[in-house]
Amino acid sequence: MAEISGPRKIIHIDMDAFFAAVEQRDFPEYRNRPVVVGGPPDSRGVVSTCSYEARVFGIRSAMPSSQAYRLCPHAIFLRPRFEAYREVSRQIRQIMLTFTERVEPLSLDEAYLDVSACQAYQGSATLIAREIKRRIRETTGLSASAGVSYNKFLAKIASDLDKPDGLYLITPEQGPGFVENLPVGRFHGIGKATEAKMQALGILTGKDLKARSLEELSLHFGKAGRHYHQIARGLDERPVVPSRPRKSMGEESTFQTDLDDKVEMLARLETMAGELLRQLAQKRLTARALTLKVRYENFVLVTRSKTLSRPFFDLADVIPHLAELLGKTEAGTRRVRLLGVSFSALSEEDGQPTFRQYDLFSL
Ligand code: TTP
Ligand code: MG
Repeated sequence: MAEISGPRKIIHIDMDAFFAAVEQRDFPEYRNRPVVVGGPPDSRGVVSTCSYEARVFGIRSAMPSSQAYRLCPHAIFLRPRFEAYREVSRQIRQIMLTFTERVEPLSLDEAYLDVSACQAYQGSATLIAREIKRRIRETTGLSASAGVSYNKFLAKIASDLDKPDGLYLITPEQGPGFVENLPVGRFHGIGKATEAKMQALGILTGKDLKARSLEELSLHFGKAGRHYHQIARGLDERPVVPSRPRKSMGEESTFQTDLDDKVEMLARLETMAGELLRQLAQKRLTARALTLKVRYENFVLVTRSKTLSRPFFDLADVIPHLAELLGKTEAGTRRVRLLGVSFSALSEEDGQPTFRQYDLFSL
């Protein structure tokens, strides 16, 4: 890809009241009502998140559920349904990937995009962000907020400024002034402890932070000092790092005593393959290739692989291949100290390889 000169175009997308919004979408009777997702109010659990209707009562993420109950006894308390949230997370990821491959997810509901090289909408990051929001609503029925700026730090701040259903742009001209006026506690990456430490040093706002030298900040905050020195000036060079789809997943174990019985070895391999199949199902992936790893008692390592024309379905499908691959080693003749299984040629359940090439203009 050609290098782009000039400021980068970074978008930060963050879903609004994410878990609670999914619950309100799926259960219309919860709409317009205070909804708290997390541990039950009579447990030691905490609030994962709550609807905007519940925030009016002062309920917040990470607060004990018992406290949330005291603040709003008539709120609807729900246990999280992660599978539903993961599904939405996949949908929004797919939407973002139609604009650029440079998508860095931060959590299920949040991601950075670098759209510097994206030519849709004449390269207008604001229009791209608006279109992403529109498609998210169309596909998932949920609202997202977007922040647009020239680096990750400011894009993240921007996405919070117009929530919910927001779209906020911080231009290169506005960036430094923006940071000056911000309390340091609002800076992403400055947690409660650092905020308190800064306050003790008399650093309350971005302006205070900017007034301190790199030496002083490094002295107090070590390596992070440089980052603080930069962000105080509205600068942040951190690249958007796309998440690499996994190429394989594996399990292995070293035994306390070396194995010499092939039946025992197959039983161990079966357990590992079962665990991998469970992980695949959870990630909605399928696998078509299998690798067996064997380390003999003399530490020599051998691998044997096999690729099938269609994905494995279940353990019964995998076991004959494992037995076949094991038969191609000297296991049993030689004692074995480690066995491992890995699956590769992974695809999403819809049959698409995980290394998909996304067409920037495919929609
Ligand atoms: P956030 O994006 O921080 O919060 P949110 O989407 O619920 O609300 P906002 O409109 O302010 O963005 O987190 C996303 C999800 O992550 C949230 O819906 C639930 C989960 N979460 C927790 O489980 N525990 C937490 O402490 C936080 C902050 C979030
Ligand atoms: Mg959110």
